[in-house]
Amino acid sequence: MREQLRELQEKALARIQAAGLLEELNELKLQYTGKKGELTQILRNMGGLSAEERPVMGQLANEVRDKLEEAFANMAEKLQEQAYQIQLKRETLDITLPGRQRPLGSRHPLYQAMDEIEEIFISMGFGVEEGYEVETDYYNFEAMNLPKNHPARDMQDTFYISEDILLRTHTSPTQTRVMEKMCPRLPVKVIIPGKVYRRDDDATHSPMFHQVEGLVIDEHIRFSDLKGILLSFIKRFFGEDQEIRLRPSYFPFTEPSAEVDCRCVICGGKGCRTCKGTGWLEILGSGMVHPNVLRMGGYDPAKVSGFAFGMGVERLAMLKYGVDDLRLFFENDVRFLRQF
Ligand code: 2NL
Repeated sequence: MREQLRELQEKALARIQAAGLLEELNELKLQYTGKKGELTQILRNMGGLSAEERPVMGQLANEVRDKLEEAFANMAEKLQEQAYQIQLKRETLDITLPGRQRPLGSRHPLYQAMDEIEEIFISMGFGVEEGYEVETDYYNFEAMNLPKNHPARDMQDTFYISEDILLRTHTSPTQTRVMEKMCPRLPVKVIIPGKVYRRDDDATHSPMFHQVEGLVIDEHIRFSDLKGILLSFIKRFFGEDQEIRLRPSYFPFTEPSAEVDCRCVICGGKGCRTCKGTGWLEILGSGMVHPNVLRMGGYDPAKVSGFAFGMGVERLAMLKYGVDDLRLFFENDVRFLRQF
């Protein structure tokens, strides 16, 4: 039996050392030290031993089991480590490979201009509201003091969806919505940036364009407030050396109304093609809010007054960035857009 145990130990140890895979090792473990393994098989014959020999053999068998178990554990660890090293090698990444270039976009120049306009007015305490592009006849025309027979209401100029629903021709309808929401609180001090639509399509007109309108309502708002705010805006947008000039004009929703000019940003005021030799550029429409418009917004024109203004973002962006064709903004040619 002693001989059997020694033989088993030697054979098992040799095969453990030769094992190349964990699975193989587990099978050997079953074969030698498992419940139905060879070691158990040998110990079955203990019954035939003398009373003196039995504990000696028992101890020897335990020593063999311990040795084999230690060998199994060591080998398992070795194989585990080997498998891990193989996996590491297989998963090796060459981190020096150059990455894939992802082309990076940039903000559209029109929206860069609009962002900057918003930023300037926000810094002067204005809120920003965005309304609806699809509007009712009431908000787009009626509430802006544009009578039923006004030419702007003509099918030729406005995109109608139904008799009463249309694409807004200016951002003004949102101003009335703001007044209704705010009333009777004061002051109202907002700008409305956004898309507007008119049935025009040529070298200088796009059927969709962008506007920023402003509205200020409070007690004791005067024409000089309008002038001060707009001069501050122009200086911030076109440069501190700018000046403005106001010319009388007409809008149905303001009275009195004024067109605002600034110094020509191309020639600096000397006179050129862009300013048609005048040295001035028209950049804004403005005026004191018409009493009818205040009233339709819920405010009492006897108690409060206000000014309003509107500007075309395309025109301001063209002047600021030196773009000479409106259509470039809408063609979305990346060779053009990349320059901003
Ligand atoms: C222009 C002229 C203007 C307004 C817009 C306005 C809004 C309210 C009341 C009164 Cl709620 N007026 N907006 C006033 C004057 C001119 O726009 O040439 N825009 C491009």
